[in-house]
Amino acid sequence: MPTFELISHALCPYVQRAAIVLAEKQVEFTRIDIDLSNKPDWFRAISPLGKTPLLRVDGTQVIFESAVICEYLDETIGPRLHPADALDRARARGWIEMASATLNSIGGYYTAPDAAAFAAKAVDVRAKFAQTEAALGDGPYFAGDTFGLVDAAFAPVFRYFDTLDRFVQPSVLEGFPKLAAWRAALAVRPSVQGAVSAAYPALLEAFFRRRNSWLSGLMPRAA
Ligand SMILES: N[C@@H](CCC(=O)N[C@@H](CS)C(=O)NCC(=O)O)C(=O)O
Repeated sequence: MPTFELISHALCPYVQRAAIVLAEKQVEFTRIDIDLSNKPDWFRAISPLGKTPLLRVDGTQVIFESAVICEYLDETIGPRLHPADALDRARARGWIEMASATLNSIGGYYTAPDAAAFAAKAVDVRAKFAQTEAALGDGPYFAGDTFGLVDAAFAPVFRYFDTLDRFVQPSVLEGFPKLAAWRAALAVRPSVQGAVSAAYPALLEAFFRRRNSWLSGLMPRAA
């Protein structure tokens, strides 16, 4: 088994995908968190896009892009998390892209500068959730009984709402019963729970406050 280092950021949802996949495969790895607002020179030197996650294999080979990292791990270490059938696999890749698009919409939501933009971004996020809700079957996971790469991609999406729902009600996720059941199934999965540190909720809350966005203004100051 090669050695694995996951070059990470404490809040990055794309890093979480790789961490979840590594945990599902019970692979030991070293996580190295960096400050993306002050990227170290060594990171710039090995990251072609300047983004986390990177997976460094055996101390030398560096893979970038979360989807590529997850597929590499899936092709080389069992159990398989992608479906065996090519058409099912293609469909799964499409929904992983939907998870990325949803993350972009969520980014627009928590940075929206005013009430109108905030409301418009909520509509944008909900439109993506409506599409995803319509694609879900009986669960508990995206493809049914088996946890897969689509689940690893959506778990970090839902994790945002563990914090957002404390400050904004009704939740942007309100009215999507299949998504609610999926979110709950993912939240209790040990690989999902272990993909962030214990400090994550406080760090995410502080990150939202620092945006000086409409959302920041909805977050009461701690007494
Ligand atoms: N498509 C990339 C997205 C990764 C990404 O956007 N990472 C963010 C942090 S969550 C990042 O490194 N941003 C720093 C930057 O863009 O300068 C992937 O799937 O790995």
